[in-house]
Amino acid sequence: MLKLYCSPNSISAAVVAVLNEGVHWEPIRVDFKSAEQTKPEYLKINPKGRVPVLLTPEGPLTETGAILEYLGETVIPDLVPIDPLARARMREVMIYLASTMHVNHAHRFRGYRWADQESSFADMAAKVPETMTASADYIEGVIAGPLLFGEAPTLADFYLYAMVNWLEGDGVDTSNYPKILAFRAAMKARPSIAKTHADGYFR
Ligand SMILES: N[C@@H](CCC(=O)N[C@@H](CS)C(=O)NCC(=O)O)C(=O)O
Repeated sequence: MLKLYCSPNSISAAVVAVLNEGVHWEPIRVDFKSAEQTKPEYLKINPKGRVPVLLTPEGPLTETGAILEYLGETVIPDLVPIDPLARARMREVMIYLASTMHVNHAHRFRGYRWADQESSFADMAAKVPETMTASADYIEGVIAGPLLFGEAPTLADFYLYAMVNWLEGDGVDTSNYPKILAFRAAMKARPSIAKTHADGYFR
């Protein structure tokens, strides 16, 4: 059975939601409060000290985008468009989320990754409402409605759902983004997302 190392309110919730679309799986909760992800035992599984990690039959797989694509190719093919350009558009969003929007968000609490001085952390955190608003602007322009590419969800919708749930906490005024709000409502109506909320992975 697939096992996922995961933690509430982290990007691993996107993978939890995709697994909840219909896969037999088991969570292994990683306790951020006790910094379990930094302990030698966990670093043996993921030397990067992050979640998510999917335990595949052949060993651990890291990186949200890679895990989602693996699930799309092995157990949930319906979330992957068949048309090559549509598939590339899905990846275009997922790569943006990993490389830009998630990094913007991380500057709120994880400034120590990029600097050593306390004053630098405050400066980085203060910039987050601006950078996350820029991300929300971009995403608002990409959403076709109600979901990213219309009616049919893709892997990218689940990845995006996890991230747009961070917007208010990151100081973004979401009332300026009707498409993001409608996207959130449409995704929340899915049983997999509702279960992921009920199990405490999404706020
Ligand atoms: N590029 C990685 C990033 C994973 C990541 O940064 N996860 C965060 C939670 S959202 C984490 O595990 N943070 C723990 C830490 O920084 O100590 C991915 O997309 O899977």
